[in-house]
Amino acid sequence: MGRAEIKRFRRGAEEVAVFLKPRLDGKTRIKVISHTDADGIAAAAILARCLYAYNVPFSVKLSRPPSEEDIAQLAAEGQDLYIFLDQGSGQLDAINKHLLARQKEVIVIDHHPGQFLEHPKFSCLNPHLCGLSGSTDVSASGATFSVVEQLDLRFRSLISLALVGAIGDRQELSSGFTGVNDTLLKRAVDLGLVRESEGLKLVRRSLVPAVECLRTSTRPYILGLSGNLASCRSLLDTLGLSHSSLISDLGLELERKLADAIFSKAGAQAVKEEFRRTLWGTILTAATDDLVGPKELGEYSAIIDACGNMKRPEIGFALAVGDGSYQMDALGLLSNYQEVVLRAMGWLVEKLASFKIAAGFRYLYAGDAVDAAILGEILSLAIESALIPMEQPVVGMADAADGYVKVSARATSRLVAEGVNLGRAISKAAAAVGGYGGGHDVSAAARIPRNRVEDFVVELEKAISSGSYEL
Ligand SMILES: [Mn+2]
Repeated sequence: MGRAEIKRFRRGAEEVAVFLKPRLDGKTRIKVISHTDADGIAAAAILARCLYAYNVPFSVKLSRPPSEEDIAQLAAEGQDLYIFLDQGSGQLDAINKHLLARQKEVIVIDHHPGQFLEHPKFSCLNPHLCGLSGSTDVSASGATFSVVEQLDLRFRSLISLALVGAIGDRQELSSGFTGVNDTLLKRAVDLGLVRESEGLKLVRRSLVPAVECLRTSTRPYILGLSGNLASCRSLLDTLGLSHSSLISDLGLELERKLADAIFSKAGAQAVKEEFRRTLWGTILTAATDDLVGPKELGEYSAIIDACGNMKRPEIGFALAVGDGSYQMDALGLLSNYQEVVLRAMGWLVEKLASFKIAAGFRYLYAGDAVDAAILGEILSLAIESALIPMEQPVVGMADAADGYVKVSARATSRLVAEGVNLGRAISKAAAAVGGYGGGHDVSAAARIPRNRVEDFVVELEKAISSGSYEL
């Protein structure tokens, strides 16, 4: 991937902006449909701030990727233009059938793989159509920003929200950003909108006392410290640090000391590069007041993501569009979510020896022991915490509603470079057992009937050994 692809992407963004501009006339009724995670919420907030500035009548719906019935229902709402963010590429058939066929106009700004559609009432932006990676080079919020900034320079400061979304989708690799994200960060720094520094990347480092920040740390989950208040206290005591100080106030030298103490406490876990890079690295901070609430982009991303995961995405959205009155609610949701994830990680650590080995991947069927909605997240956290060996992809399954099992699969960028494409493999295997699913090369999900779990494992073995290892 190089400059030519990034240029193509920028041209694609211009085309969508050209399609959108005349529809910001104040007469076109617009419906925005976006995802409930940090990237989806940030993308929706970027577009909403733009639509608001143009005084356009619009409403926003934050949900999981819509089913065909959901899209049929949207059509019945009687809006003029439907803008899908962070979704839509996988739903083009339904969009065509229920929206375009009824003279509705549609824009899809997405970074998931999908089909392609040519239609006079349709416009889209997707890195996959420009030779870029949708899992690392740009997320929905970066793509939405790329469109919006074409409309007016005053939207430029929303670039920090674009980075918040990319961080939420784990597009920041240990080596930094790539593709469009990399150009966004460089511009944000050049324009003085974002500052880069180095430090402990713990979530809530600027929000809660150090002892609490360590106790509830799940990214990374630190064996011997996470979930263990007494041992967090004694670690800080050894260093002579106050329990109540904020990690973000310590200064680089003390932060380094604390990092070293954590590394030695974590022992074998801390030998792993993955763990070290999750704990220590670049911290991005918004340098302007456009972002209401905490200024560290990683924390901001964690906050709005937690809102979505606690089923209150509208609170994260309200904060991201600049309503500071929701800040306390949002922080409360993050705090609750940290406890939920901490408990789930404690459970997973107990189960690490229970993963089964299949041909080409490792898997765990959790039954109803863990919330299916956060299983994918705890797999990601376990990988980032170097708790799971990753010479193969890892798959988690947990019971969901209505007799279904939710499947979450994760790989690493190294495995993807070797040819793994989980989105393709999961989609194939799920379809073979009467379920459905898909996603990115590095992370994918599916829903399958509960009585087909064993068949699914066999189908996934087949799908991974054929096809999915081809580049
Ligand atoms: Mn996304």
